[in-house]
Amino acid sequence: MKNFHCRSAFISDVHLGTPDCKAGYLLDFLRKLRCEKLYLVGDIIDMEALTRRHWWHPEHSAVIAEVLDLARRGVEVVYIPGNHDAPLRGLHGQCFGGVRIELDTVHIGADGRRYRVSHGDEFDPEHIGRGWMLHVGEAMHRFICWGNRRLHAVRRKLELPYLPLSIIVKSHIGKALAYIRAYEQRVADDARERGFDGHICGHIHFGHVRELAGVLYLNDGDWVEHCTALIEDHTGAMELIHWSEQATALGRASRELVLPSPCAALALAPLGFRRRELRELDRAA
Ligand SMILES: [Mn+2]
Repeated sequence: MKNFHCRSAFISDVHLGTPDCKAGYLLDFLRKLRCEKLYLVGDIIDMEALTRRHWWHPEHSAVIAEVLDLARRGVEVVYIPGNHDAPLRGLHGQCFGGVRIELDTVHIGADGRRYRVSHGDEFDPEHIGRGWMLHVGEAMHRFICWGNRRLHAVRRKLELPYLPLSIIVKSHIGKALAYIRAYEQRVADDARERGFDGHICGHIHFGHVRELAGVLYLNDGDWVEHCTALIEDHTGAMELIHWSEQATALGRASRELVLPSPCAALALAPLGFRRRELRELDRAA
């Protein structure tokens, strides 16, 4: 793949310091990324996991080095800590190696649209940020991650591209889907009340481009399961992309047209019952 040109890029939920982090794909993405602004929308370094268990990989250091290199080359880098890297919130307003730390920020698109950007754990009803996990069941989530790792290993042996298992699983669990829908609604309502055109966040590990009663809900997803980033092109159109062996557009929101992501995301899945699930998704939407 060649270099990837865009105006801004948003990534979150990388969880460096955990074996589930897909650092290799992220590294490939960052090395090809040519942008003006890079937003790190939280849960980049999983400090919470690191306090429980010391685990690190050289690729995770390389990710940090690559981000610092982008800043050195003139990219404006903003780091908005999330609940897993919350200790960094105490450093807001400071700048490290060209990386500015903020609690939240406002992004003004090339087309003039105004977005509030925050990690998004403040919209989690349990507030401590584990609400999402508690709801789906932490054990269940671990099982999905484990299954995802195993499937990935098998597919890699068969030289098949990466397939995010959990996007399919989550889309099929009614409870998880209901949780995602309610979360999206709260985020969009807040953006509307504050007078923004949209909100950009992460946190729930479910990338999505969606319009909710006139405001845009833009979730950049994660690099634990789905390997997604939110990208703004030079016209101000926002696109959710999946990046692994292949680069796939999952949803797009320009001024004229919003193509919501779930259908495209499910198209990644070579499943026979896709059509039925798409109808269910439409009902839930
Ligand atoms: Mn989070």
